Amino acid sequence: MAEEPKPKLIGERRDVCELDRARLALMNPAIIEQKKEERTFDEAAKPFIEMTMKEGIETVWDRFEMQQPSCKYCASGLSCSRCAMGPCRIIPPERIRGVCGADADLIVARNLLDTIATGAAAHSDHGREIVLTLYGIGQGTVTDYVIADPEKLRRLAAEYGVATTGKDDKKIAGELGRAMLDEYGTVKNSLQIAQRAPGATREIWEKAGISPRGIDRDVVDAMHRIQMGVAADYANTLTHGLRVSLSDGWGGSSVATEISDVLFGTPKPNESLVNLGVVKKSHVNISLHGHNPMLSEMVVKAAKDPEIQALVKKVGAAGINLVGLCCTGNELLMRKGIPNAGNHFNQELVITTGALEAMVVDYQCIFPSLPRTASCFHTHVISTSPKSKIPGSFYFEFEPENAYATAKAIVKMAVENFPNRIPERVFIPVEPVKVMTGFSVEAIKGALGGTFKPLVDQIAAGNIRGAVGIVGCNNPKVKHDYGHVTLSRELIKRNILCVETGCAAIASGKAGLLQPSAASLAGPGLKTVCESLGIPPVLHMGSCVDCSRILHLAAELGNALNVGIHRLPLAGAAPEWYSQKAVSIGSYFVASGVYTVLGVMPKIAGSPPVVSLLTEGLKGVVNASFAVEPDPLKAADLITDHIERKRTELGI
Ligand code: SF4
Ligand code: MSK
Repeated sequence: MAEEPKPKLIGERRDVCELDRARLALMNPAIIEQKKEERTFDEAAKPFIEMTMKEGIETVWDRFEMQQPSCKYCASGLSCSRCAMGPCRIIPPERIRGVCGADADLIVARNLLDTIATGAAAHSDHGREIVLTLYGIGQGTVTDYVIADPEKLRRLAAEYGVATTGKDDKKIAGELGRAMLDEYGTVKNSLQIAQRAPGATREIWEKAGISPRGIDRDVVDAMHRIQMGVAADYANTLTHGLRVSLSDGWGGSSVATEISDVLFGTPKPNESLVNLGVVKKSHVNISLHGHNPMLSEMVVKAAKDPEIQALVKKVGAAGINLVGLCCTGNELLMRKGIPNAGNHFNQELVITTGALEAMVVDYQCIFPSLPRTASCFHTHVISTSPKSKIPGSFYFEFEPENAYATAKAIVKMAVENFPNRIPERVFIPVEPVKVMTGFSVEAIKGALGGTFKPLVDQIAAGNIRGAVGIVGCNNPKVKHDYGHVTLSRELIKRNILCVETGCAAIASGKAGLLQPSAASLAGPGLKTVCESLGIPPVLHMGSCVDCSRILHLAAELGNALNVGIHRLPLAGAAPEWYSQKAVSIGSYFVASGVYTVLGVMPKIAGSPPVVSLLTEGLKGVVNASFAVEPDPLKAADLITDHIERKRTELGI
């Protein structure tokens, strides 16, 4: 019998609660009351934020305050530390070039290309791990996973030119996995899923020289360009940024989404609960945080293991309560209806419930300080990826080949931690909110009766004016969730359908917008459509990599009308973005022809030509551009104007 996986402690365990007493001394009740309101729009988060301030438990908002004022050169993209001749900063009138001679425009453009490539790499490496699992199933090296959606497997195989006749799922999995892995590298130089884009959109890419070639090729090319002494022209540098982002959206992120559906099931509408109130006092609570569904899906399975269930009884708990966070949470919510404790800025607060036995993480958007927060409670932080070993966490090396055994050991560790809970520290003063989720492209098509025609007809008739993809994160520069919720509410009021992913979707869920009853908040046209279909006016389409679903939906609409994506009444928005991944998403939206409004200014203000290229010049290249508007109500105006203009141009 194989040995049970054992955790390794990374660094030192933090047994002493690291309270910030100095800050506590400065806080009086009035300041706490004011800050609680300033920090979040999430009603359920407010009592927890208040408690962290009263007890002196540090959170993201405290660290943000401690970082102020931030460096104005870094904030505007004018600092460079790429090589050992620097660091350099552009400070006119004297310092107008770095030591190497790079000017403000080039420094800003190189920094932005670096940001896009980082985000594209993160999404796509996540995708690679999923495809490697599919390939491993075909090779017989991975046995803990099954094909949950064989029909989608065969559909994708046909798309990739993999013959399926007379082959079993395992054989097809191996061949499709191989074909997808080939696209990552440098040999093929084209992406199959990008062929879903309307012909007119692909022609635009071809003409601009930005047709995606594969993530490894385009990211390495980007890294080459930002080496000192390579990229010298800001516009040429940024054009490559569009290409890298397309390799992410139509490549790495698309395969992450599609193969996750094959392995874990294509989402269908289902109901669940969100916010910090999903944590249950009577249960062993395990939060699943990060991005890749491979670990979390196995934890769901392991939690039902009879041996684990016997252990749950032994420790006196009523059961195991799994709760999602951020995008792993979105994956679980979409496919399994597992409740979600919240988005990016809920990750520290869920520990402060005092009822979380384990915070299990893989990678991306995980605060390295979580073990510090956990030191004030009994929570174990359990890390699992060789890429993200967090000091102060217990580490299990998770591989597809040892998936179930590792997941079971993790769940066991959480259950065994239940008796360490301190009952008087348990604090769950809020109730969860209902959500309807699971709107994959396939599910939307299904809800419309098997074709997109009814949606196209409703748009053409003007009952639905258009659609907006609202995506991205939380950022302390914006009141938590305020940007997402305000923009979504405003757009649905104007008969604009919202399709959302990532932390934006969870924000809408917490605010009640993912319920069919939220149709009552929509304008009359959208309200009637939603009520007749029994769906909410804000559709939850998944995690951050599932922004690819938004691209695929846009492609379906473009193909239905036989026009490029840029001609459709669509827009994108990222009201509270923080991550490099969000910059890649915004870039592939724009490169695909979707006007995109950002709520937080990227670090580009130091170069007026770069700002002008991104907000105006790109219209002449990809027929779309970025805008920056921190006020969500004004962003709604920009989006509405754009959608109405597109409708007029289409003659509808
Ligand atoms: Fe300075 Fe140029 Fe080196 Fe950047 S690459 S640190 S601008 S010398
Ligand atoms: S988790 S990338 S904070 S959406 Fe995908 Fe949320 Fe942004 Fe991470």
